[in-house]
Amino acid sequence: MTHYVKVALMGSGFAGKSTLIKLLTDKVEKLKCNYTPTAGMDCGTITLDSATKISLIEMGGQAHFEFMWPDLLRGSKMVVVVTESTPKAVLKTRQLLHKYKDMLQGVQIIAIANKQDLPGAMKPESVQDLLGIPTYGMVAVDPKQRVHGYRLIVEGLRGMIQVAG
Ligand SMILES: Nc1nc2c(ncn2[C@@H]2O[C@H](COP(=O)(O)OP(=O)(O)O)[C@@H](O)[C@H]2O)c(=O)[nH]1
Ligand SMILES: [Mg+2]
Repeated sequence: MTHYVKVALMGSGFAGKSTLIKLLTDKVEKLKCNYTPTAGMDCGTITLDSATKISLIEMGGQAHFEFMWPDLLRGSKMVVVVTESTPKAVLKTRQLLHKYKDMLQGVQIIAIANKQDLPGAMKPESVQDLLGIPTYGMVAVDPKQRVHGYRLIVEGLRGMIQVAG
């Protein structure tokens, strides 16, 4: 029987959540570059081992989908907060974290400072100082970052399991 571990991706629209799901779960050639806002949710699975799969679930970034967040968060083992790495986007993400802090209590959480390829991108350490949670740099449109992204999620979950056990 396959065991599913739920990981929720949250963050403002345009941060790169859908791109990250594609990078980690689909064939890399299928990466597309046109932006389509996610209607409500996007998801994909990563196979961890013969018995375990990770379901990545995107929480639609637009305000009118926020009502779904409590449901999507329920049962999530980990939350990955995806943000663009501009000061403006990071501050917006910080507000989002503050707004949902009660819901995020006790959940394993990391942030991804995405779009590190863009000029003027804030360093992950600076983003981490503002967000107050472990933050890792990422370029979700770069197929070479696939393993890096995969590791962030798998190690995050492993850390959590160790803490729990
Ligand atoms: N330059 C650059 N663009 C990216 C990166 N990640 C995503 N994008 C682009 O940002 C846009 C929004 O991405 P999307 O995954 O749809 O964002 P979502 O709203 O968070 O799901 C798309 O046009 C992506 O191609 C990245 O690391 N670098
Ligand atoms: Mg999306």
